[in-house]
Amino acid sequence: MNRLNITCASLLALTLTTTAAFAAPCGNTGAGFKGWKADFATEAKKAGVKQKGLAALASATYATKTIAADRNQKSFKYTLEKFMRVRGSATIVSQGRKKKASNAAFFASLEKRYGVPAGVIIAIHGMETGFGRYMGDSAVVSAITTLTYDCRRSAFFKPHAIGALKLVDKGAINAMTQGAKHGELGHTQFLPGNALKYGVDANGDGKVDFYNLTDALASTANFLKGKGWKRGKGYQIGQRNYKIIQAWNAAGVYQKAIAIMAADIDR
Ligand SMILES: [Ca+2]
Repeated sequence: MNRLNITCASLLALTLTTTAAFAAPCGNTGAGFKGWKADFATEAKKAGVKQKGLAALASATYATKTIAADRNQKSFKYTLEKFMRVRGSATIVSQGRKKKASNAAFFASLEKRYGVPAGVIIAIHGMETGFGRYMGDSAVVSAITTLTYDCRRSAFFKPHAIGALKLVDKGAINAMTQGAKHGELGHTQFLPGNALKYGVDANGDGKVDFYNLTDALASTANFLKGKGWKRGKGYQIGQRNYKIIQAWNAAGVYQKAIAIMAADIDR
């Protein structure tokens, strides 16, 4: 009995040691990032990341600007009215209507295939990057791995870091690819894990490219469809598809703004 207990205790100790050896400790400054990357590489390999992805991880640098931005997020605390004014919703709607009119066949094909009306896709595109004008200047792999290393929201960002490394393996991005401060990619600012899961090669060049308008907007529609968008159902508060808009972005003001702008664009 005693002997068994000792054996169990030793086994437990061994298990804990093994677990500790693979668990990458988070940090709140850049000091531990290099050591963390080495630990995370083991975890990434286990998750299926291959050589190109691991090389991108090795070359990632601590993203100081990303951490500064993450510590200073204000706009989602605004009221809906202020949020929409600050984000230029009236301009997004007026430009969005023109985009819809000038590319009507494309948006009709997206709705036919994914069930998502043009206004929703266009409102997201306008809101995320001003229709592709501001797609960010942070290296995606560095940003997303830094956020995973940072202690605040490691668990949330980890699948996106793994996703980013797998996108590197697939050739969809590389270590230098630029995105927004939190590693969001391309025209509609996909987090890398979502990009990996919902990315679509809609222009048929054999590559999923979030910096290509056709691929990015089809991928966005595919994300919404994948989250359960129901063709022909409404998307305002209380209607069937509103919760799908909620799956795109966690901020309440953002969700409401998208629903309002989308309806204005589709009117
Ligand atoms: Ca493509």
